[in-house]
Amino acid sequence: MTGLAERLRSGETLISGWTQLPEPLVAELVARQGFDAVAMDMQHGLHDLQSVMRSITGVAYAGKPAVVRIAVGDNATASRVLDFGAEAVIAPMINTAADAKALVAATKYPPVGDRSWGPIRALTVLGVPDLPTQLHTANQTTMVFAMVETARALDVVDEILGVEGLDGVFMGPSDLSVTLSGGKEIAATAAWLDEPIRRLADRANAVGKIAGAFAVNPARARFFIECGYRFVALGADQTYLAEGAKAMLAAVKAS
Ligand code: 3PY
Ligand code: MG
Repeated sequence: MTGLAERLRSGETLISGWTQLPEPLVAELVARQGFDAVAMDMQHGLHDLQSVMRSITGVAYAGKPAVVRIAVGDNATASRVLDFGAEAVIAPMINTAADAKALVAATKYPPVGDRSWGPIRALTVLGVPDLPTQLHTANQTTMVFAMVETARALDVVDEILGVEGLDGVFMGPSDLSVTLSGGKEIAATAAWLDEPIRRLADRANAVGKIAGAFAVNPARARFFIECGYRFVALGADQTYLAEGAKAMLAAVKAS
């Protein structure tokens, strides 16, 4: 299995599933629907460390890379989920270069960062043959994304993108709409977000970093890909379930 980092670094565009239900069977099921990766959301989702640890195993069993969104500022968990075998971490609300540096410090081994040693479960999940291989390859084979999702972050986006060891940015349209409107609107699909969204992808691509984004629906995913985003998360498990159930029931009632 080619890993997430290798595929993204080679120029592919990947679409990830997203889970919030703290149940490994759900993550595995999502992984089996054709997504390139599956994310577990510890910020707004219901996942905890146990469900993430077990979901990473379920996703790996389906042959897909696992990604974890940590809670705000929770860099200790960033390094733990990499130890569990996650191939990427998404960190929300990164508003300054200092935030990004602290994130990189927790998730990359020296000399890039200060990640502490202890990836025993990751070796099993990812099939890393030995400890030296892990030490010498993990900084490349795992990725760390800083969520740029506030007006403050957009103001200093080039400084954030300039942090050594940061693999990419990940755009959150909901928080972006709330902060850019000064708290007046929650409008993840609003047309007035298109310009800053396009600019963020351009800034990331200009310096060779991966642009990622959260798409609330397929139309936004297509737009983001057209803008140059290459790591796009689409919807979430509760929506997959609700939309699937509603569509099946409506089809019966319509017949
Ligand atoms: C946002 O849109 O703010 C997000 O964090 C997406 O998950
Ligand atoms: Mg957000």
